[in-house]
Amino acid sequence: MSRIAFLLIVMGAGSIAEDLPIKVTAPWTKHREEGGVVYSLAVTTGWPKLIAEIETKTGSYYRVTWKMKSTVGGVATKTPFQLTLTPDGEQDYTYGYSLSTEWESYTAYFYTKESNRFKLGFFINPETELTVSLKNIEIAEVGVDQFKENTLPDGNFENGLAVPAAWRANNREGKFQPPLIVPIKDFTSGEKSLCVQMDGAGEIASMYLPVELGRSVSFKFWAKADQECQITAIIQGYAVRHTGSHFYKGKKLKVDTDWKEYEVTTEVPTETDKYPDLLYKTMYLCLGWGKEAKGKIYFDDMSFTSK
Ligand SMILES: [Ca+2]
Repeated sequence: MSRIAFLLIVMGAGSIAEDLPIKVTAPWTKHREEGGVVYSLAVTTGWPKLIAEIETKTGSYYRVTWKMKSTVGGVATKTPFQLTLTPDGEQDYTYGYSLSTEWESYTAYFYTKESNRFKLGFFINPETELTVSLKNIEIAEVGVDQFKENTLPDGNFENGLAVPAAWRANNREGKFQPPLIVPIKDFTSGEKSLCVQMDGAGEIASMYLPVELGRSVSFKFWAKADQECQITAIIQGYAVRHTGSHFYKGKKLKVDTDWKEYEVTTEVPTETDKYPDLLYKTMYLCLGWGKEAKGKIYFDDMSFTSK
């Protein structure tokens, strides 16, 4: 398959990805392997970043994708790997990601607001002892029409890896097991689902997903549990840097032992004075449960779409 054909499949029609201009500074290292240039960093006491400085269009959405693996897998509660975005003339903001011991595909979306220059920094939280490697770091502009397609990567959890790149535990105490992708036989399609061992209150959260103001958005998923329980599914409006009133749409849902489909929908508001977070034009998804919850809960065929 040609590189362009591959990119069109990966990125969705209408956007062409470009390699990011990566600046390597020690202790980050760079070497070439089959499949491209690989950047690596072992844990250090500081916060050295792998940096890309890019020119962007104002008022535009971008998607950064990269492949990454680590010497330590699983989902740490303190997000050992992070991506910062620094818009020109503004403070930076940070996204956290889970790590896998096999090459896994990662995605980040951001909206440029008034900035036409961004600095991206990939770095490891030095609280966790590991070496992380990245390759195929690319960027593509995305248009709002593409949000009609599902923007949540690997929503069916069939990519063959154990760690969900788009999901992580969303409490710092680590009171519950992090979400993992497990084999499962009874779902309508595929052979893997996302699974969380609940045993007390907790929440998992997705990566940030792009939204356009004034459009209706839909978070759909299938779920079942070892025993009947109540969960809350949320379309969460907190921006990477929260100010003003808090927008979210939550729905309490009863999950039982049979697979069922659930949906949360809302219209993304346009009142940016009341909800300044809307200016970032990204939201994320949460699935949470109370302290009485016990046993395993499974999720599959997740999607986030815009109308
Ligand atoms: Ca599946």
